[in-house]
Amino acid sequence: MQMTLRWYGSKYDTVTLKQIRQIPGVTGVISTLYGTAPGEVWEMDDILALKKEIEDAGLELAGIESVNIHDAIKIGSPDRDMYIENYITTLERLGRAGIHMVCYNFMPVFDWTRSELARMRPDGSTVLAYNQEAIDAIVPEQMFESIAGDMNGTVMPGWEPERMARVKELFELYKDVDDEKLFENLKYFLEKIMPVCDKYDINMAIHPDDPAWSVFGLPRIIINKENILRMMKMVDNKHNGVTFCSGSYGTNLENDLPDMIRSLKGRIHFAHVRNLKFNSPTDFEEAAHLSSDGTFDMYEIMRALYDIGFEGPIRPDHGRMIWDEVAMPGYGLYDRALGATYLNGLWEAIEKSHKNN
Ligand SMILES: [Mn+2]
Repeated sequence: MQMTLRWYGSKYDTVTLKQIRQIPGVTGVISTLYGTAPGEVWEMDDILALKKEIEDAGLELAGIESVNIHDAIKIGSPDRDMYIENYITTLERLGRAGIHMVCYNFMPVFDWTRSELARMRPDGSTVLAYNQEAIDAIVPEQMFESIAGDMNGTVMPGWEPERMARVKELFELYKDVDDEKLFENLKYFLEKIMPVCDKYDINMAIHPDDPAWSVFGLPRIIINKENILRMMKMVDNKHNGVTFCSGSYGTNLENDLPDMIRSLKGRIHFAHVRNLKFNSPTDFEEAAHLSSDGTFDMYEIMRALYDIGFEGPIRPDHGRMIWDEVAMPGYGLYDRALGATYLNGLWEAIEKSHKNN
């Protein structure tokens, strides 16, 4: 595995490449052209400039998170072929630039959903949290407003103002899209892009839906072992793979995370590893990475990744806001650096105990 950190680019991120370079064991970043809209073709010059900036700082651009999918592709509307063509052109350019991992998601309307972005924990840190009753009590438009008011002056990925303005219209467009239709549209998209992925050896890594169930009545399909294995089978190509995000699949306590990892051997191209603390099955908060601070056994998660021979980029996921840092919620420097160091420590121990036996 290669330890990385997500980085939003010098224009948007409060964390610098220099700081990331100083976290022991972090050799790469995962980034994106944050200024582009879903459906747009990425300019080659912009891709190369991003790559050069990262390499000049002594790091590697280890993959893209994300190249977002236009709603027309998820809905299956008549103009989807044009957006798929654009997507293919972007993949072609990324491939030519030597980038081999692309994360994306297939969630309708919303990316991840949380009810709070700064819940206070007993130690005084603040974290993103989810409470189903709170979500049930609001309408989607309010959700956008409450998220926007709580971002420490940053723009959260997936919650851009342009999308917020269109939320009602988007709901209308998705009204005939159920789980089956969404699966069908995903298959259609993947079949079209696999040739360019084969040509440039680009691993596509779908991010799970977060939380891993339907919110606001919208369909959600990338939520459990059964569905993800169905997806692997329906387009059976090793470039059709997944981002294993413990914090997203883990929102559903019925998901056995180490077992899911083992069942996806060879198809996990990217890993997000973080912990959650459940206060009840419908209320959780994003804990520190350490096992004892949350609900998951992080050792077992890392061991499963080790056992399947995972070689892709991995990153600590959302961190707590600690030590008075002001940053995009979940994406400060300090707690993610602690997370990376902890995950690296687990990996070293697993690797050495394996070699000694
Ligand atoms: Mn994730």
